[in-house]
Amino acid sequence: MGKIYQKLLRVREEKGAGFLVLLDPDEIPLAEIEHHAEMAEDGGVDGLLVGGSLLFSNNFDDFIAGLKKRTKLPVIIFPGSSRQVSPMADAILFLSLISSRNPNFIIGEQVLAAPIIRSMGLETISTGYVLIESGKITTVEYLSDSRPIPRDKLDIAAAHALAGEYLGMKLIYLEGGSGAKYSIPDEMIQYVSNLISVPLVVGGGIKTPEDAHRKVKAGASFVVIGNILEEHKDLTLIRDFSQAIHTA
Ligand code: 1GP
Repeated sequence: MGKIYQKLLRVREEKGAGFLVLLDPDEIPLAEIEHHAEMAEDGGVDGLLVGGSLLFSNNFDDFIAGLKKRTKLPVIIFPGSSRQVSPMADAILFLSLISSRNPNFIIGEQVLAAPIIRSMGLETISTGYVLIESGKITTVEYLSDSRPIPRDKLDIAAAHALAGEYLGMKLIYLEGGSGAKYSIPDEMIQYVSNLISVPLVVGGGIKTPEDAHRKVKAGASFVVIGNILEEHKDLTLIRDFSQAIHTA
């Protein structure tokens, strides 16, 4: 078992749930990256995810190196495509978009990335990525050309999560999409988390500590927050999220 995956499991065991912050290289200038790393560490974040569905900037390595310079938190790539790889990171979520029927995002990008990842010696964390309808067409939905699972179809979401676990995936990620209008329904989290035994990651459209708290109460093992922290850049808000997630 990889070191970073073990670390994530320890966080879940010791704190009940983990707080992951998504940093998008397109949204944060390189000059500010060290400041973000420090805030995350001071704010009680458990790990940093780096990536985005699209990438305009060409500073992926420098971005991750900047984070690593300032923090001991695990820096994990959350790739939008096979081009988002870097030897600077601690690990990569090796995602398969299992709710899609578009083979490119189920296995195509993975085949392109695998040999490079091997040569970089990056730890891979196999992740079943499940896209849920969230009130608007998100970038990930559009770019992956895949239909999200309807919000009220708990059984469909659960069947995908189980299939991911049976295929050997180490995490299941219920994703509303970055900037989602609505976060993943609590009932869906509850239904899915009761059926699977691997950790459940939940993200997309979570805008308040209260909502994050509800996700953990419902059964999320990790909560991912992106947009709202990028908008506010506020240490107090990070601390509030941390407390809400760690004391559920
Ligand atoms: C997106 O789940 C993450 O992949 C985070 O979403 O930016 O909406 O917080 P937000």
